[in-house]
Amino acid sequence: VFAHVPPYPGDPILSLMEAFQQDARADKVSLSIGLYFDEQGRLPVLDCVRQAAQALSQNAVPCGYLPIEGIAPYRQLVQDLVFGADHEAVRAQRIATIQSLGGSGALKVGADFIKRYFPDAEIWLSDPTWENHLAIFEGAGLRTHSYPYYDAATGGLRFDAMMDTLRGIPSGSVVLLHASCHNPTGVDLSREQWQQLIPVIVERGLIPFVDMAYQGFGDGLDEDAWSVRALAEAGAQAFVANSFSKNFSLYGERVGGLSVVCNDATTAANVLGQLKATVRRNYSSPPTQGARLVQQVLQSPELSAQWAGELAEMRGRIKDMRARLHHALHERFGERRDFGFLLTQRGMFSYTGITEPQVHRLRVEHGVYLIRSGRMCMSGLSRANVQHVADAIAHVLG
Ligand code: PLP
Ligand code: TYF
Repeated sequence: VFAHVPPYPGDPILSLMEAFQQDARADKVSLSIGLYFDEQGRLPVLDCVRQAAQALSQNAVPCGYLPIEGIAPYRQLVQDLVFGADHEAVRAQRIATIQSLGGSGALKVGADFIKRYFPDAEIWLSDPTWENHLAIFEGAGLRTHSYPYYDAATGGLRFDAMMDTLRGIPSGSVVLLHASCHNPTGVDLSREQWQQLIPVIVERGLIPFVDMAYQGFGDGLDEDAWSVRALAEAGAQAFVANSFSKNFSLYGERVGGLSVVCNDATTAANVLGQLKATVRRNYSSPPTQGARLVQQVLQSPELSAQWAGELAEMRGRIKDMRARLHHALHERFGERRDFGFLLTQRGMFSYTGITEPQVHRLRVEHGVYLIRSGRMCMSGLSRANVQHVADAIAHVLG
């Protein structure tokens, strides 16, 4: 019966993680999977989350089904965090927000909703983008295209080419944008560039789908959401997927949100209803614990402040690692090769320009794991291993 079912080759990033775990070398370094690791190479348990969990455990509540759309106060807290509590669109109640299974679940529900209500819409993704974007949107039956984004020559953005493409695609097209901390390149639009892009989106009737998986890892919680807020303010009708996997270090809880910015509250209510219908025929209702933890933190001024502090520490550590790696590479290469992109790219990732054969040599000869594309996850670096990584890179780049 199942003879025609082919073996699954595995997710390349997760497979690499397994290979890393099998590697017996003491000085191995994982710079592949996009998780935040602390200076000791561990996934942190945030103290605010620990306190939230303690508070919840003292007050055990039954684990019934949540509403299809998730916990109401949690959904409001998500809106406040993503858009800002004082944002006109929040006050006007013209945003429909549901609790989602991480950022991935938000993308999937958004994709299914688009397929049903905009059956002819096609989606445009940055070149390159997170590989699962392609899988999720194609899996939902949408045609995908790419717009120019990363400039390999400079380690920056092909902004003019991106704008030219977006000026030429059909009105009603969906455009996937990364709010900040672009995965996989680390290259973001500047505010000035967003200010040029947003009117094009609004005037041409494009539908932005903003993926915000790293809020707080670039410049700050509000700063990283600036693009989302500016889009909503400019009157764009937009999808926004946000994730708490990274910024709460709650990967396995699968907690996030999907928000749809509409023109008015009546439309938002209808959209919310159809998002519920989309969830209902998908997984029926979301899980409880992750959202309860996040709610517990965000509804408390003390725990929220603590969270912001812990997030600032993670962000600061990543920036410090960028600076240390840049410094160590500069010492090795001098003016022969410019690694300035490490300092201008933001968030968890950098596209290093290291080629696939060089990535292979880094792994085999030095136990330094990058993914095939040359993407490096900066949070795998630490004060203890950054010199080893720089030496390894110097060795394979020659
Ligand atoms: N979007 C981007 C750009 C990501 O990098 C990730 C995860 O790494 C996600 C979405 C999905 O995050 P989650 O684990 O919350 O599903
Ligand atoms: O880009 C990354 O590394 C993260 C982690 O199926 C990840 O997105 C990788 C694969 C996957 C889920 C998450």
